[in-house]
Amino acid sequence: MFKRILLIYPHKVKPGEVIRPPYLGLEYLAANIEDIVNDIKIVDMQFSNNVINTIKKFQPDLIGISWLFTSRINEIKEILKLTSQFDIYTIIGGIVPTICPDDVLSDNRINAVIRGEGEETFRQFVKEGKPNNVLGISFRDEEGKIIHNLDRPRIKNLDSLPYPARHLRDKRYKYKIFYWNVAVDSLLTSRGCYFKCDFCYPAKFYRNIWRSRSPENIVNEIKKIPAKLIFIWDDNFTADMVRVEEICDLLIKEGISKLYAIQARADAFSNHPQIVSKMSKAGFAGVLLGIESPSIAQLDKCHKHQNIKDVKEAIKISHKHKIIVSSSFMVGDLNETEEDITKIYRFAKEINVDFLNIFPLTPFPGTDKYEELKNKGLLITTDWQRFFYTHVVRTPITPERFELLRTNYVKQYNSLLHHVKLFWFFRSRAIQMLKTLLRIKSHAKKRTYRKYNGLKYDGKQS
Ligand code: B12
Ligand code: SF4
Repeated sequence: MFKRILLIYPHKVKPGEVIRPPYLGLEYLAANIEDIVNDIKIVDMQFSNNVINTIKKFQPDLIGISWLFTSRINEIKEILKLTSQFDIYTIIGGIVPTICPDDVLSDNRINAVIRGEGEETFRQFVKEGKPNNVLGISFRDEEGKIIHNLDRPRIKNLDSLPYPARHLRDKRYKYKIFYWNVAVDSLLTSRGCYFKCDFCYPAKFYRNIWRSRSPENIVNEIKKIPAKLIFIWDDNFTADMVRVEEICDLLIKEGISKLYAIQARADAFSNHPQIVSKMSKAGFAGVLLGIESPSIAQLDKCHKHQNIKDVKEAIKISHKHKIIVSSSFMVGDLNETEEDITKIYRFAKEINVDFLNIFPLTPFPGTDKYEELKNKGLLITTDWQRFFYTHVVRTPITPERFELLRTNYVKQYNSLLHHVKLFWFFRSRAIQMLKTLLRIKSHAKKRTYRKYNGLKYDGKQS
């Protein structure tokens, strides 16, 4: 049995990253083993580089690392260089090792991989101290052979999980949006998505199953979160709009005044305008719509199951209720050309999204898209480091030209004048945000302390 657990979130902040949200994955794992271990520590490398000293001081008997982004492979190697100086069992989990366990275990410094949702698997592994009988683990046996234990069934009832162990956060960490110094927190109300877009990682990770927590369980957690701005990281928060309405009703009834940003599908908004109106009242201020493409043929090709009418309607409804729409488009699939980037720009203008993001199609290893393009010999590289929305697919456009066009269009769209217009249109929302911000500041000044999960929680950090 392991007793002293060190968990590492190895995501150093890179230039241009404006938000530093808390990562919930490790906090979920920690909350689920607190009753069976002596001590747990989480190092969040968004704020701390002190891995060696932490290991020396804390003396863990197990190290757990998260791996979310394929492109961060070098960072993972750097961490392993440090951790492997000590003779400590090292286990890795997250979206990348789940989908590519053999690639990940080819590094001898990693003893085991936990595939899929970690809570139950990690708990059993920590209890048993060895992987042999634990479902959902891949490991190397004494002869060095990689063994994949059978998959673990998904957690049936998400309400049965304890809330993420936010009380383990180091008080010196400042989770915030850089420019505005607004404290933020993260929340996860559901897991997975039942669509099967061929470029999507979460779809593969959760095997097209969507599960949700109950509205009561979610709102009780929100009540305990001091931050006023909450990012809801669900892949598809709006998968069940009846549930969304219930959450809004509860938030309104309880008089909870916070702001939320979500990721959603356009059809959920276009089919439920009354619920969108309620969302706005409950504090839902921003939505990221994965619009992907203005071309219905391209949307069908990647199995997005989305139509242009819904997209247009969703934006109109969001604007009617003063919900800010950020958009994500993808370009660079097999038959796409320079003209497709221009089309996206024109389309974004026409439908009037508030923020335009265009990403080169990135077929992450393990997705169907990756297999398709690799088999057709259309990948420029298979180097994981480059799977960071840099150009990895061979299209008629050169990567340099592609990047130039993409950046120019995005800059042109998100111009200063556009921001001024946005500010004017969303002035009521902006005032609401400002009020929230001021409340945080005055709260910080008073240095009040809140009770949080039975522990003293420094109001300053909220
Ligand atoms: C939140 C988030 C972010 C946050 C960062 C994370 C944070 N601080 O919270 C921010 C906004 C910064 C971010 C940025 C980016 N992101 Co992002 N992000 C996500 C998102 C939506 C949710 C992750 C999450 O919190 N999940 C909730 C937790 C509870 O689940 P989990 O992470 O899977 O953890 C569970 C298990 O995996 C396991 N587990 C995890 N770690 C460990 C460790 C151990 C030891 C064990 C045992 C188990 C275990 O147990 C956990 C509990 O069940 C995912 C989508 C997704 N569904 O994963 C994309 C995702 C990870 N992001 C992605 C991408 C591409 C990006 C960006 C490149 C986007 C961009 N254009 O800039 C950047 C990259 C940042 C960088 N510079 O490298 C991709 C990654 C694809 C890939 N293979 O690389 C994803 C999968 C979305 C997608 N497009 O498909 N992201
Ligand atoms: S709808 Fe969104 S989350 Fe769901 S599979 Fe498609 S891209 Fe992924």
